[in-house]
Amino acid sequence: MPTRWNYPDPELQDELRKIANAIVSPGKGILAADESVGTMGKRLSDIGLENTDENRRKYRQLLFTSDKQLGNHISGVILFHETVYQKADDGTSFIELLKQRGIIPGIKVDTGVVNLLGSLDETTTQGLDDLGKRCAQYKKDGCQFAKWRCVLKIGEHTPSYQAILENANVLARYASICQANRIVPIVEPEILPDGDHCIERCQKVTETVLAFVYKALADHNVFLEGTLLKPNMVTAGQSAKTKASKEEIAKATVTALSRTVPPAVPGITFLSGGQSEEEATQNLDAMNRYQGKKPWALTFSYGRALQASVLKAWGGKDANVAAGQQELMIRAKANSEASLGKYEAGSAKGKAGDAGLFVKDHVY
Ligand code: 5MM
Repeated sequence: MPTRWNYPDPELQDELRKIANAIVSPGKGILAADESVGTMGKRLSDIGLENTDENRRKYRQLLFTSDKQLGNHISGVILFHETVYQKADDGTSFIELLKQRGIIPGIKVDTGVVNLLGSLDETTTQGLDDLGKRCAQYKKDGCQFAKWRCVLKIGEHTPSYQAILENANVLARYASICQANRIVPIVEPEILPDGDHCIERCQKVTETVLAFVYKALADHNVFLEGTLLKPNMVTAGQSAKTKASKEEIAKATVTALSRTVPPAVPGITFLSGGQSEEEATQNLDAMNRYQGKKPWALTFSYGRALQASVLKAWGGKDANVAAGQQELMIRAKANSEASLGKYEAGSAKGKAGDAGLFVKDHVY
């Protein structure tokens, strides 16, 4: 087996390492605001709004014109393509608004999932063809990191070898293209919470998937210090009879990660996966309190669990913009505390309360 390789030159290594470390600096995490047009449409329709360019722009404007204190808790925001080029009412670009708050702009670069022929409805993620060109442009336009999500399902016969191998390879290829373009890749192999499986099954599947992912990243000479991982937490399936406690989730998740994620990786930024806002915060807090080997930062990259209360409070009304921004601040601060293991359970009350945000059979 050939073992000749070239890591990026020292200057590029430094640049990537600095970006990745800044994203996971103590007490900070990511706001995933990269909903594609279709997903954003579902969020808007929940509050009775039409899925227009202007309504999507207004909502993102609400997020990015929040008080500058937001930058104390949020280090990065993942954007969707159109948002990179949108502006606030006063003409300031969204990228500039984020920079003014000390927040690093990031970009979702995958273009969605497609079925794998012959599989049990399993998928791979697309978008590699022109990725180099797009990354070069996004970097010029101010994005410093990227995200690509792969989706795996737990069933009696899934995830299959085909899906695990293919998704690991596509994530590795994506990561290497990002790094070649001075962009830090966030590697997201999401194992969906759909199903009635027990937490032990989820742990084993997570370990297997991550082992494949890190083998592929090694095969593709990806510079791990300049990457971040965005995994699911290890939980029982959404329809399982027995739910796990936050302490059990913390133990199973940290154990799975410690068996598979090299210490060279600076940080792990969890997705919330349909957990309620409060659950996602408490589970992150429990992981940071858990006494085990944790050589990486453990923080958040939440979409739904940071935005459910914001959307509810806003309701599409100009008069409620400040109320929406206040909800964002409450949740961002709560998750910031959780990333340090210092969140007092139940202390951050949001408009969405404890409502689960899981959508069964959600099509990505
Ligand atoms: C915010 O939602 C992101 C975009 O979703 P679509 O591709 O379906 O439009 C999504 O990638 C998100 O960043 C992750 O799934 C994590 O979000 P959650 O809500 O699970 O924390």
